[in-house]
Amino acid sequence: MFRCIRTPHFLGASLALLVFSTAALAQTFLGPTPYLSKNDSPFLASINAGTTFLETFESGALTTPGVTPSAGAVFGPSSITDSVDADDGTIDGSGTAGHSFFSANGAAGITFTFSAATLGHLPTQAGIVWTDGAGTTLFEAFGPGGVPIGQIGPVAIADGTFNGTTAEDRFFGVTNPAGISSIRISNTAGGIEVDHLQYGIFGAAPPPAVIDVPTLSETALMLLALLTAAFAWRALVKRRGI
Ligand SMILES: [Ca+2]
Ligand SMILES: [Ca+2]
Ligand SMILES: [Ca+2]
Repeated sequence: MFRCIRTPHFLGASLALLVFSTAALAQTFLGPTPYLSKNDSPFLASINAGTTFLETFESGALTTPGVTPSAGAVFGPSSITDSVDADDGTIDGSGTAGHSFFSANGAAGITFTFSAATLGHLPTQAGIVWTDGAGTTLFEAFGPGGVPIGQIGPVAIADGTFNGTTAEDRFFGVTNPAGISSIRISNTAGGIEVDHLQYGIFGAAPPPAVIDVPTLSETALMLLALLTAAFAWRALVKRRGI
């Protein structure tokens, strides 16, 4: 009788573990979402906690560790600079007074490659804000060994101007418990401008926090319920004289 009670529970626990394991191994893509300041980042909590790097380029250089761009350079304030809006101190529809990261070949795009050797582990979440370019925009992500793990787009988000307008700016990101070796952002025409590179939560994925294993009290309650049912059945049988 005991085995009959427990088997469904263990079956349920196994199924729960299987579902959890599948979910834990899956990558998740985030965006494109409007982005005017770091407060619009889905990684804000870990940025503020110091477990995710945020590079705003406002120092005039890419200074966060363990990342290498395939092309481009920091672009300082000018009439055509397209920084994230808040970086100049005011969210006012313009990013011209901030710093961005620009490459002249939007079609080739910019690949940011992360160094597990420098960082201690590949990041498990990464994102970039696309701020300017032309044509359609594509975000791609790669797991350990450079294996593609998916993409967002192509999406038509460019507003057709290159004077620092910020309503078009969009966040693209990915999370992958197994690690992210690089992200690539590109657009089909013109140059490409990005900002707020962010990556972090290093280290192995956390172990499953909750697994549905029956506790002693649950088992005891089940036994009690079955004993009660057995006594009730016995009483019924006696009363009916079966
Ligand atoms: Ca601004
Ligand atoms: Ca900036
Ligand atoms: Ca823009």
